[in-house]
Amino acid sequence: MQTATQLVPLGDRPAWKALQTHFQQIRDRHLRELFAEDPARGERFTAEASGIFLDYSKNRITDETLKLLVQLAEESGVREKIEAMFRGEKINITENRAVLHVALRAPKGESIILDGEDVVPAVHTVLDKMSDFAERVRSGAWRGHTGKRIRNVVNIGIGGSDLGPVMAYEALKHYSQRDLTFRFVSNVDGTDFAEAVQDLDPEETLFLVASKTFTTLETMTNAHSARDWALTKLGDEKAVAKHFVAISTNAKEVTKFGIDTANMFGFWDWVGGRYSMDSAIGLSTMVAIGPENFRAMLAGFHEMDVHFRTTPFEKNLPVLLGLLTIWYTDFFDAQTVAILPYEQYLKRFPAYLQQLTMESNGKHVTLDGRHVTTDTGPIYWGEPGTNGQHSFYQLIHQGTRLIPCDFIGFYKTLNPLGRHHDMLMANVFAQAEALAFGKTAEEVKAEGTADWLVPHRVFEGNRPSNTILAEVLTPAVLGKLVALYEHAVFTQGAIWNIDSFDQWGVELGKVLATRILGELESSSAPDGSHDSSTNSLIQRYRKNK
Ligand code: G6Q
Repeated sequence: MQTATQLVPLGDRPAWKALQTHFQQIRDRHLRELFAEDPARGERFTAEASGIFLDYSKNRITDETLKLLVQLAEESGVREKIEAMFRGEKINITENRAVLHVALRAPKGESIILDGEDVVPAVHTVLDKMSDFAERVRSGAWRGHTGKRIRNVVNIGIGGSDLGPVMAYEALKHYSQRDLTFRFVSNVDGTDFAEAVQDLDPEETLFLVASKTFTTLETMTNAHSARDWALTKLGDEKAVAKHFVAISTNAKEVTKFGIDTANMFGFWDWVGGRYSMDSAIGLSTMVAIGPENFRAMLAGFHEMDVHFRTTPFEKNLPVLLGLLTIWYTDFFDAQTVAILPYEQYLKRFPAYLQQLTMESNGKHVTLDGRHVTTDTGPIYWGEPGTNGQHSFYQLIHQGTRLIPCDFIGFYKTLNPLGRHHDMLMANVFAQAEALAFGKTAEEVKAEGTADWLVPHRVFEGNRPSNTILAEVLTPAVLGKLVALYEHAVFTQGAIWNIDSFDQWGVELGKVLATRILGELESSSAPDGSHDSSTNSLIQRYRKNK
């Protein structure tokens, strides 16, 4: 196998070159023609795995495109890279770390060896500890300092220690214990904390401080404010033990904060923040939905892991999604991907995917430190349907940009209500159809439209989308969906040959903020050592604050 750093540069891989030629032949072909030529297209360009169905027929591809994209994946060493990840090799080379979120959902009895040690038993030890804790909170056995039952659970964390938990809580609310209130505090903006606790009683409130490093400025600031808030009412330092637990890899800092490490849930440096919702970082999820549902979610993740690792690329859902994104990003120059879940419970899914995809693949150099020669990670964005249809879909239908869309829908709803669900799903299919096929000037004219109005009412169509369907949003299905995108991101990163698991791009702003904070708070005049814009913004703020 060629190692990642020895990979032939992307532009020199034969499949890439062939795709460039092929692109010239296909760029102007319309989905109307492609569908007309092949009546079975809508059935052929589909794949299904463990209950997740993908219709990718409304993409601007032919069999040849698919063949070449799969060849590109092979030439890019995707298969070997998948194996390297699952084997625990240190594929996050800039941080010299293994990338083993797949171990978080490995069933008991499987083994994944890292540095000579099987990591799976430790995963299950933590899961058991989490289960025990979650049951105690859910049953009321875990009491607050004054003996009251815990009614409110507040997760304090940011980035990967927030977006997964809040997305999963919202996604699985249907399964949650409704006499418990869940809140999520992430922003260093004091309003976030103030609003989260304003109607809560400290005697009934439990804080889960979720921070891999336990040094993140926002989280530690919020955690200290939470401690002050709780102790103002509870009075006694000893109350911390009943009202705060930590989820972290850093026992030393946890102890320094005053949390007994008996109340700490650990994980490991091989779990990246944005890949951590199924580690102890998911404790809020487990308290909300119960250990059994949480384990069902892990089983869903694992099913998709197995599918990703073992299925030929032509039928491999994450690989197909990843390849299609490469196709639009690097050949059609698409800048974004829209994630459009037609499921209200998935309202935070696009935000979650933004971090997963953009922090992972927003990279400008390859593993060997050379500037990439193509665009990398596109911008992910989206909102649940049908709301988006009444706002930004206009641009997707008739704007000048190509925006590949992922529609996500379910055969069944968790809240049957009259015709609502059929109406919702009719919109999924209608939007994908309208985007692909549009409406020609002839069709518009035939409706009796005045000539001058015809151009305004034309839909060019040829706008690509995937439709992803599953039976109903269960914990297992959520796990499958998240893993689907995790591995699609992996596939893209492997082809671009970038490090999808570091995030150096967040560092500079953090360092500058620390320096500027000193200048904002200091009584002496700032030294004016920034650029003229930053200097005068600092001056203006100091004068007016
Ligand atoms: C994710 C990133 C980042 C991280 C947060 C919180 O992949 O690493 O979003 O999750 O910065 O970090 P801590 O969990 O260490 O507080």
